[in-house]
Amino acid sequence: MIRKLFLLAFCIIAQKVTAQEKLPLKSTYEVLPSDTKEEIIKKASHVVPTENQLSALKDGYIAFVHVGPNTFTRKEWGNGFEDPKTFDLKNLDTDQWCRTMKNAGMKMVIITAKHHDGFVIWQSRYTKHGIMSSPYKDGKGDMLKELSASCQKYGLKLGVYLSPADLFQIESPEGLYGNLSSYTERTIPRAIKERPFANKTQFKFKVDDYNEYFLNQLFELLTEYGPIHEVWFDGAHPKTKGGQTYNYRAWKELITKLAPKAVVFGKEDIRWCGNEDGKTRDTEWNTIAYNFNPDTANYFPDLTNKSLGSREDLYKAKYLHYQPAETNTSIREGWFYRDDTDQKVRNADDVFDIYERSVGGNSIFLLNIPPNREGTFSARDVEALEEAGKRIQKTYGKNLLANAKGVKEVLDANENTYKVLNMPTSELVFELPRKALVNRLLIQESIQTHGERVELHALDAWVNGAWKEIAQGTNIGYKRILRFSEVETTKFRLRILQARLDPAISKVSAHFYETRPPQLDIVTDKDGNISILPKMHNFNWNNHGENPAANLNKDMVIKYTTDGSTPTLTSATYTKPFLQTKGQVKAVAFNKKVSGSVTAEWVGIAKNNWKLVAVSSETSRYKAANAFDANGKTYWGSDTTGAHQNVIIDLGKEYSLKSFAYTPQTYHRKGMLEKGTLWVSNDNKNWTVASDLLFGNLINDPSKRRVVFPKAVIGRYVKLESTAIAEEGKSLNVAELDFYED
Ligand code: FUL
Repeated sequence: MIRKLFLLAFCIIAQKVTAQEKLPLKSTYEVLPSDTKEEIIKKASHVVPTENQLSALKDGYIAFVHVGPNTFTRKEWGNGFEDPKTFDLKNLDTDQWCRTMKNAGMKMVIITAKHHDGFVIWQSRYTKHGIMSSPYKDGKGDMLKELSASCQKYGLKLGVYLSPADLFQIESPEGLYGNLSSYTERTIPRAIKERPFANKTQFKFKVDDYNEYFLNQLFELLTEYGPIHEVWFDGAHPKTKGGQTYNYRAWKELITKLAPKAVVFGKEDIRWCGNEDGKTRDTEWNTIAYNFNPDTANYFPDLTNKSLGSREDLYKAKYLHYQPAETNTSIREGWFYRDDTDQKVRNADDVFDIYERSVGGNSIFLLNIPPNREGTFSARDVEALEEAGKRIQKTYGKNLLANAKGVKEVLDANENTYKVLNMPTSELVFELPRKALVNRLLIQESIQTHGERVELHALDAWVNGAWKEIAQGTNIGYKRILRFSEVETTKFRLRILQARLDPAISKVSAHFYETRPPQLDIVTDKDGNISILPKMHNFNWNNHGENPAANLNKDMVIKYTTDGSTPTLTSATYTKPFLQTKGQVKAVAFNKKVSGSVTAEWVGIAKNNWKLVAVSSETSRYKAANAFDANGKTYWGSDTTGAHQNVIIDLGKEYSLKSFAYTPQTYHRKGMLEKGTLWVSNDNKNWTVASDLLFGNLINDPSKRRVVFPKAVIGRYVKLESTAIAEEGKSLNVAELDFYED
């Protein structure tokens, strides 16, 4: 009996040891058909980042710069037919960019060396379609060279975006893209006698003309502009040709050799987060499932599921792979600069909020700042970036647990020391030297030594002599920031409620964010009544049943103007909806005299007297009237007979129309208006063109687009006519149409 008991005890211990027994650390694990669910989870718990991925996570907050002919044509997507002279850059101040990024707290800048239009902003040997044919410095300028020098001056890393899609190479008669050339062995770089390379490395690849062109250009980018830390491959393709494919394995070999510190976006190193809005997942796992081997793959589809990295996903995997997401979005509406009047710029609240959700949600924040036609970042962009930077520094530069009592390895500033917690439940207690006001807690797992393991955790604060749960979170990974209503306390308790294996916590720090009056939303109903409401902040850890936005803004007052001026404390106070059908409403919230950021919205003509006159087609569910019901959630959907669709609306009386806006539906990618014409008439018979319409990138960025007419047009009837739908669609969708007298 004793022997049996002994054996049983031994078995239990042995089992426990097996469960926690260490596997080798790898960034990719193959899942065998014989692996049990438990074994899969155990493997996943030993998936770790590569050195380059870890350093990308440490950088955390990085900049994107979109610049090119689109900056001058005000388009989101060029077409490849742009005359290089369009790129009429008079001045360029990359020092100003880098100074701003540095002040913002960013660590790297990735620039569009070549966007989809094929125009290159560096002195490439392999094309004339670029800065060498532009007026900038009489064709002698090199934007990338100037940026690289500024990066060195300001201590920023540099990355390059090189679009695989290339409309110039598709459209021009001599173009290499999809030219059906044969695959032969080629030497990279192709020698150009007059401009030899200082770097003598050579590669031999069996590729076609376009892949050779691409590799030659990568060679220039990676050898002549200082160390490159990220290479960004966009998956978007406005057009393709000739069944062109990409030899990514060859590209990768070249990158590994020439830029050994670079991560590759869009391939195995870094993945797209799945949207361009700054949306983040509540639970962002970086150990994710693959059904092919990502280390040898040539093609990487976008991974956009919400459930990415969940246990259920991992159980179905053939490979488990470490691949952090970049939360990529733009500080402006669109990726390229258009103007300083109509193109909206995110404010500091927005930037700071995305920062906390992305960097504090186990991802990397990639924020685009498009320079203007003067070659600088515009004042509003600079202001928002620097203000958000100040808040980041003020909030996260000061750790309120710096002198607290608790596990040393977790409290010290060293990310390489950690404490392994023994599950099933485990907790860490931190005692502050004196009472402090706290509303943020930052937690890190030691992913480089243990992988990401925590699945659920909770935070308690010592309030009135007892523990009170103040926040809950799911996974942690490289970094998790918990946000909660401010609490004054002397003690915190972090409880790990569920983990894939015993987790290693490397850092916990506490912070205080000085809350500001909230951002506002200006909403118009069909009758032209305007409501001004605080924008609800997306507090993911709001599970104590209270509303932080309301909690934090008890002394809030909303002030507004309707004459275009900036509201101040003496402006009108908003108390209830008011009627307004013209001009611009600007509103701001004040909290104990502290001003929030200004929200502005052009106000269109009220839609209560509008009538549908004619429509080319509609479906029973998606009626044409949905396009003017003042509700962006419903939309008109035509039938699927083709891109040529139209709708005629009677506005009820004659107006002098100066602009219009098209709001696309945002449920799916179909039916985005790409090209068309807007007509105005007095009698529904004789029509005048108010404006030709051309919209780009609506699939990735389905935001409201306002078009100012070249000159005012008088009329009572309006006709929207489409001639092309994105992705060669055959059906048009319109969520809302607005017309303005301004
Ligand atoms: C998208 C592109 O089509 C946009 O123009 C932009 O470059 C964005 C970052 O990626 O796929």
